[in-house]
Amino acid sequence: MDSKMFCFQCQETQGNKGCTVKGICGKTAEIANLQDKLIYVTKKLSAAKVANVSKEITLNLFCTITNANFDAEFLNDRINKTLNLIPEKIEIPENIGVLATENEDVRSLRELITYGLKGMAAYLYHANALCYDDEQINAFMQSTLAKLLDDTLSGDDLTALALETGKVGVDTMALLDKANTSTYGNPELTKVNIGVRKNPAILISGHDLKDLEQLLEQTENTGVDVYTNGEMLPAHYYPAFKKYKNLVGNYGNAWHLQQKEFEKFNGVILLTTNCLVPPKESYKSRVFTTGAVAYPNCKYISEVDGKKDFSPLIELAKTLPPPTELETGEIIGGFAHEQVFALADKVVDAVKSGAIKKFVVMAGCDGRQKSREYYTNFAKALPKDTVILTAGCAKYKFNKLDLGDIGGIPRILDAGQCNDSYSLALIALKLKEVFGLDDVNKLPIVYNISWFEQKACTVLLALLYLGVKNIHLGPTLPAFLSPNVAKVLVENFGIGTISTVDEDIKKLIG
Ligand code: SF4
Ligand code: SF3
Repeated sequence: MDSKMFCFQCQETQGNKGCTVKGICGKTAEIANLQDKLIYVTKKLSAAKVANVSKEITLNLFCTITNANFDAEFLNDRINKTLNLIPEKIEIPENIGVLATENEDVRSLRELITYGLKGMAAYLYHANALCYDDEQINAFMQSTLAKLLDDTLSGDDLTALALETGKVGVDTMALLDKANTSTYGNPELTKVNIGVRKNPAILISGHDLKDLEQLLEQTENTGVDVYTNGEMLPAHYYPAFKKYKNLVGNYGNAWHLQQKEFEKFNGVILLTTNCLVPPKESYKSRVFTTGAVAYPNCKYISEVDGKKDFSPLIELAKTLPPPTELETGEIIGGFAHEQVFALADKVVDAVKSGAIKKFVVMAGCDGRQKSREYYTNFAKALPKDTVILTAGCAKYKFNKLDLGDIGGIPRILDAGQCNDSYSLALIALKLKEVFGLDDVNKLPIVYNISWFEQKACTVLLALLYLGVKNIHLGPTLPAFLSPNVAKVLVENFGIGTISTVDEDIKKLIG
């Protein structure tokens, strides 16, 4: 097996250039190369135009996303299944990874599109789990994957394709929003407990609400409590989950604190999607995975006839001690589109009276780099007449700060998971309509977004497609943007990165 690899798909890539020996995420060269191979054969399958393969394509893309799948057996199985679906036998060339594309601008655009598709696949996968699907989204994913093998496409063609990926990204987030809200109701203002009880417990992390539903059904009346972690926090905002008495609260923070927090949780942990940090031996036997997530020697829960059997988790949880308390108190969230529309009059009055001067979108991902303290400090430094709109795990950098409220409107409005950035876009469009503006960029909204992995690329492309300009993206610009592609983004969309808190407050807030 080749000991070399190349991956620069996430923000934590080595030296903001590329991981070449082992991923900062813990991905080995073996796993990175298997993921490259899986992407290659998935493009080949797409180019072969075989019918009824959309679920395979979605899963293949999803399991190559950062911090999801570290399991060679799982990836080899995906590769073999995919090869079996391609009618003609294909030769797999030696060099199939990112660097196989020699022109750095073409490479940059191809990867930008690929990462947009990976995020799209993740969102589509969750919508599919709730029996929502869209043939146009599937067809776009397949035709685009095939185009990524086409050497005749110019830089302009690929730039247009990147924006189209943004459009279909919006459609996919809208589909997932419909799936989630039709199944579980519209998120509503909710106070979420962050303390613990004294029962044995299961911690569920990731984005898959269907997994949570099944886990809650199966743990009811067993004496086992359920806590959310990371991107599962917004599940508390949905009316349908409020009836479960054993859904206790949210434990811990964003993904990068897992090793410390999972150890202290003491109970069983279920990872439904990324982000999974390679587990420490001390708690590995308590970690289960499902869906696109897998880790060697961690037990995997498969779906059989649309059902997942979580009884092994429940039985193990019963033998384990209750969680160690990390903190106490509550956090507030649930400000997805319908809840904000219900407050629209109040919000509009506050803007008209000058009580709210600006909305600051601070959505995206959290990460382990120290430079991300910027986001905590930025939130703290914002003037008191500003309101933060957030979604994704980026919120953990500031969601426990007491920033107060403006006439009853909390200064941090959490719409939900990263896919709920769609809600933030709907809110912006609604405000545009209420204020009778012809351009979303004339609203008093600024964007200071933190990114980490590929779902954030989908959200970024979606915002660009919606015409949002002057997005600040940090803590660094993606390593996969070549100087020329970065220049296009700066010139056409005003994309910039962060500097110091003081400078950025001046620049963004004035
Ligand atoms: Fe490196 Fe990120 Fe790729 Fe992991 S996913 S190998 S950290 S670039
Ligand atoms: Fe977080 Fe992984 Fe991106 Fe869904 S869970 S936002 S990083």
